[in-house]
Amino acid sequence: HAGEAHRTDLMTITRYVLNEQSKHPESRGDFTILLNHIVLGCKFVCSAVSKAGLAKLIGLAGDTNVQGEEQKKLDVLSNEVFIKALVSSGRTCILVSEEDEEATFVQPPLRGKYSVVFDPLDGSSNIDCGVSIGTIFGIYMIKDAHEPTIEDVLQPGKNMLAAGYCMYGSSCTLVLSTGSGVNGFTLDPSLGEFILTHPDIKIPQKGKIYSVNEGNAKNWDGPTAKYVENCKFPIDGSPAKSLRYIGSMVADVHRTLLYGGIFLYPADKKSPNGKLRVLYEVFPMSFLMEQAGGQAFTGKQRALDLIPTQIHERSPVFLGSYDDVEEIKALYAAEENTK
Ligand code: P6P
Repeated sequence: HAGEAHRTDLMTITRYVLNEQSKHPESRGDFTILLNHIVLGCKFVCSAVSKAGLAKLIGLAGDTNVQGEEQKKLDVLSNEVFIKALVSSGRTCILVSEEDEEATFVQPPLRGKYSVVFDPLDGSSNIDCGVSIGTIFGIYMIKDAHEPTIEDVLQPGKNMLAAGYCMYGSSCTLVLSTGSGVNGFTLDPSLGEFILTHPDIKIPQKGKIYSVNEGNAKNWDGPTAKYVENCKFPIDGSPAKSLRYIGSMVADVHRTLLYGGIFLYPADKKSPNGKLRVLYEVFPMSFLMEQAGGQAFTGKQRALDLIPTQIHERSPVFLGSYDDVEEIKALYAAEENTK
């Protein structure tokens, strides 16, 4: 049946996670249930984002729609959907969202043992021009059943049990790692299922692309400026790299993961900690990069070793192909040695 058009070994994200769960006989399926609720949130946001353009066209967007209802901004709507899905899963105890200044503490009887940090719709300023945007999430286990406090979620990224993103673009792609590699699943709208389309993603050891907002160049520090200079005018005579910058982290990271290269959001004079948030942008993407054979660096240390002190803390980040990140690490180390 080689010529058959339809593959019959449909590996859905649910089956994949159940297979992973079977490797942990002690597991009671809590993680699977949690993940299924995250997947449900992604399906809802995928549907809402794809209609956003249409809503704009037929005048549903703006302040009120034809029913005179208050039209919620997509990122606010997405946040509400994820908070409700995660709380109703009965498996979470602390939720940190980019949209909420304070963390959400889930009370018994719905309290579970996981903490989820997430950006419900990262890059949402790009919706109106049709650029891909996404949900980014990370999952921690909360150690023991004491009354949870915010300290329980201020853990280094290396403690994450899982991380992933869902990109809402030409297709809806969910990229996930539960600590044993990275897999990509694409939503088949006719089935309403995420199907395994990118098994065991490995990022190329070295890439030909660099991804940074060159508009901040005048504020960069020495090592970043030198690294980008080397990308454009290689001193070893190798070909210059290509610049690809979409300005939507999920899209820039997804391209970096699949094609290789380096994504940089450096510190600069205006923003000494860069722009991206540690818990729900830097950590999940760094976790995925390491699981795919790449690495992530803050300019001072391995990104996943960082211990945040605030839930919305920022950090510079350089992530992507292993060899490319090594090069910028060497430039920061050299600067350290001259101090
Ligand atoms: P800049 C989008 O607003 C975002 O948070 C990330 O998705 C993206 O990588 C970054 O900011 C873009 O920032 O300063 O280059 O526009």
